[in-house]
Amino acid sequence: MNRQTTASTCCYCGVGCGVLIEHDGERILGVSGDPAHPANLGKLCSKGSTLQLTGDLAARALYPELRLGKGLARSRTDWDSALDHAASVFASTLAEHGPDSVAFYISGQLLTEDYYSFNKLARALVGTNNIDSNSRLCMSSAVVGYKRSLGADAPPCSYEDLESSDCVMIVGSNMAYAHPVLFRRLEEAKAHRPEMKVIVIDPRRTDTCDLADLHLAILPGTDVALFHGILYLLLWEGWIDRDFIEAHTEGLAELKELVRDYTPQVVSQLCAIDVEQLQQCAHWIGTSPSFLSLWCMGLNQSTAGSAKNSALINLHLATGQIGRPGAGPFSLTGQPNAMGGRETGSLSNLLPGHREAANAEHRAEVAAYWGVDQLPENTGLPAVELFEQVRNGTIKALWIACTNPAQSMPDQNAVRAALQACPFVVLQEAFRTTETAGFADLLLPAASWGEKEGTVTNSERRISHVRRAVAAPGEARPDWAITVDFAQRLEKLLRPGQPSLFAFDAPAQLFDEYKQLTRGRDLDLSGISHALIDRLGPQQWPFPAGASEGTPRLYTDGGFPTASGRARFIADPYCAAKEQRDGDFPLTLITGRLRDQWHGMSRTGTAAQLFGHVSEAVLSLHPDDLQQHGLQPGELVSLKSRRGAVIVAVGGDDSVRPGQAFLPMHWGDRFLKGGVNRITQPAFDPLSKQPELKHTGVRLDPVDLPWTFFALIEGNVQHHFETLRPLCEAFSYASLSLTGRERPALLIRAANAAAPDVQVLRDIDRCLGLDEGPVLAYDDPRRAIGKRVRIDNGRITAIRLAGETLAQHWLQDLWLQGRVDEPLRRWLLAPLSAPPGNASAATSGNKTLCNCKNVSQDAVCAGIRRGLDLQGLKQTLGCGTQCGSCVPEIKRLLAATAQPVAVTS
Ligand SMILES: Nc1nc2c(c(=O)[nH]1)N[C@H]1C(S)=C(S)[C@@H](COP(=O)(O)OP(=O)(O)OC[C@H]3O[C@@H](n4cnc5c(=O)[nH]c(N)nc54)[C@H](O)[C@@H]3O)O[C@H]1N2
Ligand SMILES: Nc1nc2c(c(=O)[nH]1)N[C@H]1C(S)=C(S)[C@@H](COP(=O)(O)OP(=O)(O)OC[C@H]3O[C@@H](n4cnc5c(=O)[nH]c(N)nc54)[C@H](O)[C@@H]3O)O[C@H]1N2
Ligand code: SF4
Ligand SMILES: [Mo]
Repeated sequence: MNRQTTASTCCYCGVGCGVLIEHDGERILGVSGDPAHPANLGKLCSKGSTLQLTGDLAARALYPELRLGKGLARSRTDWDSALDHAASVFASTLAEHGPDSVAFYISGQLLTEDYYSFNKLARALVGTNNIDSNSRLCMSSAVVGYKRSLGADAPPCSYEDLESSDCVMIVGSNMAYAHPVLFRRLEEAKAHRPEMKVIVIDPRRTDTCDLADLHLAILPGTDVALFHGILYLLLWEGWIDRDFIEAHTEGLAELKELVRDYTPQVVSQLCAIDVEQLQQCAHWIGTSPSFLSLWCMGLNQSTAGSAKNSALINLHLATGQIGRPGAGPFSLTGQPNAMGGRETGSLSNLLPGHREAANAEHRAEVAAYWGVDQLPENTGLPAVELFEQVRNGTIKALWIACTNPAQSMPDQNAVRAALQACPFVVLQEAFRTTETAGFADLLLPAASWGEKEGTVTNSERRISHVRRAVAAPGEARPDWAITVDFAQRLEKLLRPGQPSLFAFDAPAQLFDEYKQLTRGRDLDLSGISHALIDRLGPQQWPFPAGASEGTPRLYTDGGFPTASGRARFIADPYCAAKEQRDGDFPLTLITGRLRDQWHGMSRTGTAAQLFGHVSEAVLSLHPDDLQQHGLQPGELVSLKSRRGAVIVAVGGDDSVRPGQAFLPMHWGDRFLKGGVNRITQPAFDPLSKQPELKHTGVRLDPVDLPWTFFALIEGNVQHHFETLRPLCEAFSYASLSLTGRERPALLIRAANAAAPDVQVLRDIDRCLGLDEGPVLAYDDPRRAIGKRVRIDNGRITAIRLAGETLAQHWLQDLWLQGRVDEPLRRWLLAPLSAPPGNASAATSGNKTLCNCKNVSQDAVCAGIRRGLDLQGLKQTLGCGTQCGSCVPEIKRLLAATAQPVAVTS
């Protein structure tokens, strides 16, 4: 076997780590961190280091599929037929209804070259600004924040600033989970310089708080009040940089007027924090030699997202903490190429090269460069409104690429109605398993990570070359190639006989054309090419033609790209969130990320190992709230908002405050019937149009679902998922997940008011292989109880318990152990929560803390009881020695066990 290594980048978060892909030209065999990449210097987190385990071929889209009429099934077709058909539908829709009757909804996980081809397609050829991306759900408030306050959409900092800062404030970001390698860098910095202050502002006590000297658990949505309250104290104490303000800013007088009302007493009440905490926070910000802020979705995903961003940047302008090492407002980007999307103009209101679609001069510049008469003037639609227009029939053809809106958009009932109603939905996807795939009339298989080439820009403006290691499976093609091929066919219909706008054969050509649109602009990257990155390594823009190196830090001379050259203080008042909790919906639901899962889990959800840390969907509630609702952990409730309800199991978790609840964003309808975003609200920020995905008013209604169901089937997990998930529609509650490390299995827990039709169980049994062969069975039809266990060669390979599921946990353990002792067999189908004579409780609830070294929480706790400290645990168990993602949690367990009794007031 010819083992080779290809340097590329990780396809997950905006840290943009370099990876070395080990492969044999056909299959990816392993992944390690690239020591030469400046973002990660060889490190990877639990997601990056398991990339080779993900992306089960059985889940991939392998060939184009076309549906010839609503209600019919899709069938396989070839690329020519698929793209000709798409071009003819688009051309006829455009002819009949005009350019704004079609739309493109794309993604921050596309490469810059993919992005550019889509932009040119939409704006130059189709003639619409209806091109938006999932960055609308993610970064658009940061875009507005930077532009309003500083004049351009450019994070001014570098990762090195994390290491050199004296005071780091992490706001609305759970870096420990969402940007783990940067968090590792911060951990190391703080270990070297313990005097560095770390402040975390998050309603929840997350793993990120492990590093905090101060955690402000503010009430959700009150950040603007907090920032104004901090500014009040900075002004009052004179902790401001008058020279900087004088020389480089404008608008402080108006802001001063506003913040007069944000006294410590008022703010501490609005945010529900102590005045002392507020003062401590302002003191550190105001007196530290350097101050850096890092933020993410806790600020952006809000109806006040733009105001939150600017109110935070105000603090940097007031203290002159920008343009210097260790200082600055540093927005962490979510997706690997959300930055590239912003650069290439992939939000409906933008144009390539940080231009505005609403600016006639900008339109004329781009039109001239592209060689078209004009670009569209009509305002394009941002994501939420775009789907509204699909639903009301204004948009008749929708092209979706590299995103899964039927999982990730808020208010799913409305989004799904839109997808259902749309006459023609095209989906360019790497995995055919997603929620959105079910709505596609045309499914186009896309090459994915490791199989495609291009560039991405990470959070610190650094452009890396994403390289292809292996061939894409089946007939899948790279996104740019699909888009360009479609565009070429469409232009033959729309502008016959004219020279092609899409004469591209390789991603490097797209990059070279695109980069000239940045020339002379704030992000000028005209000096970068694929070849240059290969020679010099990943580079930070601006990097103008002729430059020999990139730019680590912006605004070092105090000049800003605004009309006056000055940065602007923004005086937005604090507005309470649109949907506060109230009498009818007394809890605030917060959504966010898990350590080892990625978004809708099309990729991470194929690796059983990644379910080790959190195995199933659980709604976290403060133990007091659990008690108040009379709920036990594991019990089911109906989680209800104004838009819909989802049935989910609850769990006690004192990292959320009373009155709040937390549900991970990952559980879409595939994994949890209904899915989390059936609950969330479509309300959005007035400027950034970013929806409020973080908070929803909810209530918990009791459910009466006495008929329970449990199934486990080993092997072929994707196939079993595909056949069994539709059958779970028969149940009110259904949660699916994977389990097992070396021998993956699909796990289903479900519940219903009464037994479903017997045919459903028969169908399920057929899928589980429990309808024949070496199967132990027990049936009590009178009580609607039926159980089956399949034993092949002395090992359990499938389990189905219906109507009574007491034995589910120990049976799962028995399956995991891979043996069934003869005396145990007679008990397998008994209504027992533990096998007789076996005192030890089931361990299947035991989570894997360390995914790299497969170390369970129980093993860590046992080690702690033996007196081991962090070093000892690392040495004896190996946990935390590889990617380090589990270290904050281990430290928390150590801290918890240090106190013999947990005292609660
Ligand atoms: N493991 C993992 N990592 C990821 C991703 C993933 O899916 N999985 N996705 C990537 C993407 S696209 C993104 S955008 C980033 C997101 O990265 P983050 O934004 O860090 O992650 P979230 O968990 O969505 O939200 C962060 C925190 O905001 C807090 N929060 C909620 N409301 C408020 C509020 O009103 N104020 C404040 N101050 N905080 C609040 C939540 O409690 C949560 O802990 O992660 C990236 N990295
Ligand atoms: N409740 C709630 N909802 C949220 C959030 C939240 O915090 N709470 N966060 C929001 C945020 S910040 C984001 S960024 C979104 C993310 O939401 P989505 O964009 O829907 O997330 P993904 O599941 O990553 O979708 C990417 C899709 O692209 C596919 N894919 C992977 N590689 C390729 C490729 O190379 N080409 C193509 N064509 N397809 C590929 C994957 O299989 C996957 O289905 O979710 C948003 N939704
Ligand atoms: S931090 Fe983890 S997920 Fe993010 S780029 Fe690095 S390895 Fe990938
Ligand atoms: Mo995101």
